[in-house]
Amino acid sequence: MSTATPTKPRTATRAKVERPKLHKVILLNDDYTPREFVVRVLKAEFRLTEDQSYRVMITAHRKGSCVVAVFPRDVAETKAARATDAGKAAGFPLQFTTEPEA
Ligand code: TYC
Repeated sequence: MSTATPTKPRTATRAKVERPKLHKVILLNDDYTPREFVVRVLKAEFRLTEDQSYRVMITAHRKGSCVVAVFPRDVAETKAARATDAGKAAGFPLQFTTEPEA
């Protein structure tokens, strides 16, 4: 009989925790919202600088859309809704959407 302490087979139970996907907030171009208003909303809601806001606005203006920032899903959705509402409250069709990052 062995006196050695039997070693319990140890199974590696490493739970696989996946990092929740980040979601992009995307600014969509339209023909009616003034450029300065778009810049103001980007600064207020997304805390971008004047310069960053201008670049995002002009990219959406020229290409049709531009990624503003990425956040956890609930944050992205809340910010997109608030920014879209800011446009609506001022009578503009400004739109922000969200989509999961690849
Ligand atoms: N295209 C608008 C204009 O010419 C400006 C604009 C830019 C509106 C970006 C929306 O996401 C936008 N007044």
